[in-house]
Amino acid sequence: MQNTQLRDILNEAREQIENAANRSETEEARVRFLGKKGRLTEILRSMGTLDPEERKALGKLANDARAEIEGMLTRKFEKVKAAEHALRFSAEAVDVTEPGAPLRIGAKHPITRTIEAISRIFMRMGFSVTEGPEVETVFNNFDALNAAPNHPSRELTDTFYITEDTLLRTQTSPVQVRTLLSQAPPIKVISPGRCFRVDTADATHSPMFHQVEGLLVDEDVSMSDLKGTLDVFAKQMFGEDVKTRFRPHFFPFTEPIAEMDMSCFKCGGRGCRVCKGGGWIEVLGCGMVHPNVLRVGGVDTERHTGFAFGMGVERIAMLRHGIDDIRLFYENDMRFIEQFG
Ligand code: 2NM
Repeated sequence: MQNTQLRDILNEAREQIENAANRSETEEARVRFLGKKGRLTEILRSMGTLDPEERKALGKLANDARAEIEGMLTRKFEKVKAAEHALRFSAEAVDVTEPGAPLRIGAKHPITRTIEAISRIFMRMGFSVTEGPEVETVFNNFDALNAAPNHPSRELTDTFYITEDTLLRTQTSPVQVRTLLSQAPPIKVISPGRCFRVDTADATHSPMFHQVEGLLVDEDVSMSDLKGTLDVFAKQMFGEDVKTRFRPHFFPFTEPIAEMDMSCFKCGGRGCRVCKGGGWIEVLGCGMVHPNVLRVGGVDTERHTGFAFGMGVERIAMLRHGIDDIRLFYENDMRFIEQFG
């Protein structure tokens, strides 16, 4: 009796395991036949009532059936697992032949390019490039530079103060004060960087801008060294044909002081839109370093003299590229930035 029952179970198990479409249907079949309340389990349990002879014969058959069902289930589980993997892999497959999304390549900012161009020219003349913090002490930014205690540039309306004795540097000269304090002559440095002054933005003003300043301190440094150095700079930056001239001016930290003009690189000095008809363009400020400034750095002013200069990077970039509004530099419009490669 149980013999035919066993054969039926085996046939049903074969069919149901064969037809199981996935892992959970296979698991259902396992529970149905081999689970605690499974069909085969029931048979094995009911064998306790049989006499020993019968039990032995049926026991072997039942164990063989169990082994066969287990084997079928193992193979089926492997098959549905493999099928599931294959499905998942094909769903997640990456088409490596598909063309990539174009990468937008950035461009160096024209201010960075201009700082690099200026720096290269001075580096070829033996200057090294130094940088310093944008938050400075009032001492480095004003006192050490011989700015009188009541100098107008110190006003709250002109300078961004952080505390009573720290501020956002209004020029990069404090970097040169640091150099004077930490190095002995000969000193030959330029300091490019960001500066800040209280200003309302318009086509030619910005509360944040960039400068490159230079400082040279050595024996026998004269005004003619200054003029020669800056004349070389103007020619390398704007073209061999430009001429330079120096007009008296005033900054507290230099004496004598000058502003350097160059003949218009566009019209050669005849007068045009770039030079506003005058034939000359203002490029930078410069002068011999005031002895008071040198003494702050412990320089022996009997033995050493120095010259310094400072220029606005935005102004140089605007001249070079014919840009008429300084605000274009700060909008980060790629259509603008990409034009200077
Ligand atoms: C300028 C014009 C003239 C200048 C002076 C110094 C220092 F620290 F040596 F005194 N650095 N830069 C200087 C001189 C800057 O900018 C228009």
